[in-house]
This record gives sequence, structure tokens and C-alpha cells, in this order.
Amino acid sequence: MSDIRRILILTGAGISAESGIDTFRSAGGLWEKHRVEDVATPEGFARDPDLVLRFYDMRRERIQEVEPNPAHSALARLDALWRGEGRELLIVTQNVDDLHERAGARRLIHMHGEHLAAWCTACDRRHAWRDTLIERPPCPACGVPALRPDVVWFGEMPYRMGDIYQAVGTCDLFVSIGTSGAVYPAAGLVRDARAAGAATLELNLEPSQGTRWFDDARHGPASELVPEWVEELLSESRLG
Ligand code: BV8
Repeated sequence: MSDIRRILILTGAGISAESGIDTFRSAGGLWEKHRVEDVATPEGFARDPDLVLRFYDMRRERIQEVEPNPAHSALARLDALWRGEGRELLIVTQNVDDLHERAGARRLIHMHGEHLAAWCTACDRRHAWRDTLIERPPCPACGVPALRPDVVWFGEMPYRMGDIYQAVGTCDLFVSIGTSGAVYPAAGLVRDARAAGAATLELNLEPSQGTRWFDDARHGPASELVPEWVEELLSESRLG
């Protein structure tokens, strides 16, 4: 591990589960209460905007009631210390909560957007947003009541894929934390990392759908596995 320099970390809903945020596919998860097609596609939004706006209003409110857990804090600590001598780090999260930021992570990309942002479909501007959208508030910039959640729905292009592919193609270590490996292109990134020669590690409650692509896997709760792994890495690199 000591010759590791460039680390890419992919996180999914599982890293926020112990903070009290529902995951998508575990029993009682978000999608079980709704069909993906109805609440997380542009077609579903066009068909029933109130259903979709209420679905996201409820989740935007929920993330403001919970706190980061030790897994988020451990990654923030790694982000703070993994610097110098050619060291690079990037967290790519599929999550739309703000728990990585609130724990202190800085080098972070939200490839599927963010709950705390609204996107005006009239003027294309994006705004920080903490309130509800069901009342169709006017866009702060153009005044048109055309705001939607700034999240990437199925069939839509994830954000900053160029930066992500660049980082995946040059990393020495690719670590996947708390994701089922069910959604692409996120679920395919481990294969891109392997093709570029990176070592790959999965930290997850159970084997993911892509577990066969990982050199190494540890299974258990993120709040235990992630701090353990971060401290191992820091001490092997004499940074901890
Ligand atoms: C794209 C944001 C083109 C919104 C999400 C037909 C038409 C169009 C597209 C497709 C198609 N067929 C397939 C596709 C591609 C499609 C796709 O993958 N579909 C799947 C269903 C097959 N993807 C897309 O449409 C994407 N766009 O393809 O555009 C393109 C392609 C390449 C390059 C450029 C453009 C857009 C997908 C984004 C959808 N938006 N979220 C919102 O959040 O509401 S997806 C959503 O589910 C999440 O963001 C996440 O990405 C995804 C997967 O969820 P996970 O995070 O993995 O959560 P999950 O519950 O599944 O798993 C949790 C894991 O944690 C479990 O393994 C569990 O064991 C573990 N866990 C639980 N507790 C813990 C734990 N681990 C540790 N500790 C714990 N305590």
C-alpha cells in the first residue's frame, strides 16, 4: 500500500445508511416505496411533477435532520492528510446528500447532483436550495416558477464525467464504499480503474453486484470498515 499515490474513492448510499438515510435497494429502501420510472426519470417528472417534487422535498428535508457518521469523518481526515509527495485524492459520490462536505471533505464530485440545489429549467441556472419546491417558487434569477431538483435522473448524463474518467484512468488505488454496483456509469468505473492498472478495494456491507472486479473486499458496516482502512493507509504511509 505504501507506494500508493493517487486514490479515487467512489461512494454510494451505504456510506450514509448509518446516518439514518434510506438506501435505494436494501429492504424498505427508497425505491421500494416508488418505481424508479415514476420518481427518478424526466418522463416521470413530466407525467406527475407533484409526486416527484414531494419525493425530493421529503428527502431534502431528511438530510438536514441527520449527521455525518464515522465513515464520512474518516474520509474527510484522509482528504486533509493525503497531500504532498505526489499524493492525490478524489471522492466521487453517487449520493445527493451533503454529508461528505459536512464531515469536512473537500476534493469531492457529486456525479448524480445534490439535494441542496435547484435547477431552473427556464434559464438553466442552478441555485443553492434548502426549502421545498412543491409550491413552485420563482427562480431567483429569472423569476419563472420552473425549478426542479438538481439531481441526475435515469437517462440523464451524470455530472463531470470527463474529470471522473481522467481521475479513474490515472489512479493507483480505486476504493468503492457502500454501493450495490447496480447503476451505470458509476458501476463500471472499477473496470476502467483496473484497465488503467489500479489496485481495487470494495468496502461494503455485503458483496456488491460488481464484487468480482475487485482485488480485495471487506464486508461490514462502513462506520467500522472505513475508519479502520483509513488508519491503516495513513500509518503505512507515515501520515497518521
Ligand atoms: C446514463 C440520483 C448515459 C437521484 C441516481 C436505459 C435508458 C437509459 C439509461 C439506461 C438504460 N439502461 C441502463 C441505463 C443506464 C442507467 C442505469 O444504470 N440503470 C440501471 C437501473 C441498470 N443509468 C443512467 O441512466 C445514468 N445515466 O447512463 O446516461 C451516459 C452513460 C455514460 C456516460 C455518460 C452518460 C444516470 C443514473 C443516475 C440515476 N440517479 N441517483 C436520486 O438520488 O434520487 S441513482 C441512485 O441509485 C444513486 O445515486 C446511486 O447511483 C444508485 C445506486 O444506489 P447505491 O448508492 O449503490 O445504493 P443501493 O441502495 O443500490 O446500495 C447500497 C449498498 O450499500 C448496498 O450494496 C448495501 O449492501 C450497502 N450498505 C447498506 N448499508 C451499509 C452498506 N454498506 C456499508 N455500510 C452500511 N451500513
